[in-house]
Amino acid sequence: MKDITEQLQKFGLDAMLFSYMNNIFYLCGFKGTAGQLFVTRDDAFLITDFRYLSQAKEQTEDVTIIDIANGEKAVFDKLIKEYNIKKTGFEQSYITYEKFLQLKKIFEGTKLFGVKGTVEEMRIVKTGDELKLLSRACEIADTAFETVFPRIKEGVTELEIAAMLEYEMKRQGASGASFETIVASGKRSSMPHGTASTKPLKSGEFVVMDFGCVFGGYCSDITRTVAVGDISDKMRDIYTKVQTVQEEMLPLVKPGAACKAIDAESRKMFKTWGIDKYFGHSLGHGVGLDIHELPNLSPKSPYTLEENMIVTVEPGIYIEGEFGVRIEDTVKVGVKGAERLTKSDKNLRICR
Ligand SMILES: [Mn+2]
Repeated sequence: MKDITEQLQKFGLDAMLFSYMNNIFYLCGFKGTAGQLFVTRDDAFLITDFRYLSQAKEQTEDVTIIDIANGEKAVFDKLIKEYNIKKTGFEQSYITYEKFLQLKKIFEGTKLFGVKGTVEEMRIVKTGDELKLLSRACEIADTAFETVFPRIKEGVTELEIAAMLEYEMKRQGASGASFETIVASGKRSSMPHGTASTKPLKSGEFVVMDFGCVFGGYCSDITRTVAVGDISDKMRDIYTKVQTVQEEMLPLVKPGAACKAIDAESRKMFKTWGIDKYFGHSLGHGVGLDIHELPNLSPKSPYTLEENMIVTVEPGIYIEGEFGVRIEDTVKVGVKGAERLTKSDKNLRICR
């Protein structure tokens, strides 16, 4: 069980109730899909159901496991009394209004206090064990791409490519995709989040593939854009520009750099070519237990990079009705700049 004394003190809380499973896993190691973690200044309690009781005992240390069959209200009444709880923090971003109403009843007579981003901030800098899992998740995605690449050709549908990528990742031990695989070809490639459709690939098109997997709970995220057959000079030109921006941003991803400054730099480069209006999303985001987590490389990001943070660098240009190009790596913030975890070739590749 990780220490959250600092977080409790920051908001003057007697206890904190966690309900987001990735945060619960991060704090106490429980890998189940249902449960609540209640942490007082002295002790931690995992309240879960019959399905997870023995697993919870195996996966956690210094945590008391409580069966919810005892009645949620009765369980909390006892804890509130025993630990003299007057103010409890809860994760406001992850509970429904219905759950909030329940909590109000359960914690009646005491204060509830909405908290946001506390564990998420603890999760920003990765440990050695986390880095190993993230590297492996990225390596699996790279290998899947290399394996599938020779099968990308005219006539194959976007969904077939998505299925092949996901199959290859699972074959290597991934538990699943880290988000719905994006395979967008032709005009569809100008939709930054065009999930795979039944559209077959045609000669002269770009195919944007944005995918990743979960390995040991940790995510990977990579995007490659490839050409099917001969493409226009304009397409080649835009590809080169996106690649140039992506590669020039990597040395900036080092400790002390302001996230928003790196995002601004990428926009400035596109602006010199007069194409910045086609780059409508953030430059990147953190990756870990969640596919999108802190810190963001975005215009308003308040974060400064530190060693061993993990971010994506993913500039893109999307020309509606024509085509889109995005190139993305998941990288580790290193002293000398980004250390790539996804290593697939980024030079324009043509499928025949
Ligand atoms: Mn991404």
